[in-house]
Amino acid sequence: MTSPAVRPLPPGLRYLPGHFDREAQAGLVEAVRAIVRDAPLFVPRMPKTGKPLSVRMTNCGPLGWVTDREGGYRYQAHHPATGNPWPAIPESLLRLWQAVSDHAGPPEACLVNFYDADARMGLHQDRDESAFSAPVVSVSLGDQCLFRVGGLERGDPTRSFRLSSGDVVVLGGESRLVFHGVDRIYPGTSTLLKNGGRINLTLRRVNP
Ligand code: MD3
Ligand code: FE
Repeated sequence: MTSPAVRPLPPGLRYLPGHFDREAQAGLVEAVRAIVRDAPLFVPRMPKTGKPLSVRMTNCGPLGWVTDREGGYRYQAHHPATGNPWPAIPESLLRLWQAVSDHAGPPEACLVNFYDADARMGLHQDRDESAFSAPVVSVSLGDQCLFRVGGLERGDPTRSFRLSSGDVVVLGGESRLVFHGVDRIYPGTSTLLKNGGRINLTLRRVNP
């Protein structure tokens, strides 16, 4: 007898649905608003072509992930438009990292991705860090999305699932370098953000 093929989740991927309750989610949104006031959202652009990504971004922490036509993908200590250092990572996210990362050092970068109803993120690997022993810790806020994870090769089979507001995903071990992306946003699936959309926060270690 053959059972229907359900692709296993990559080892090291931990899915913590509803990790943050509504009140904690609202607190995180307030913290993100304060970050955006200090470090405004910017439009990231693909290296060489300058094609804009559909998400808008900002960062907090000692380092932030940026990309533009001339400089390509990189981490840097200052905001690309204001030149200021990034604001600090909120305490609640530092506590989250301590609780779930199983890693000695604190996160060095927290990327803030904002998705409107039409935004998506193509299948990619996170490999601009030189510290793959630390996990990536992701927090979803606002509208649900259809999230896709594959394997270590671009062509490997993928699995899709919905991420909801308050969900946390920890990508460690063998899942740290798997291909992943966001295929679509489901507008109107959350009341957390006044004007809808989705926020994703990813905590990372950049240096070993
Ligand atoms: C990391 N963000 O910013 S986070 C990104 O929902 C990014 O905004 C997505 O991919 C977002 O680079 C996904 C969750 C995630 C899932 C799988 C991963 C991060 C991952 C696998 C390996 C490394
Ligand atoms: Fe990623």
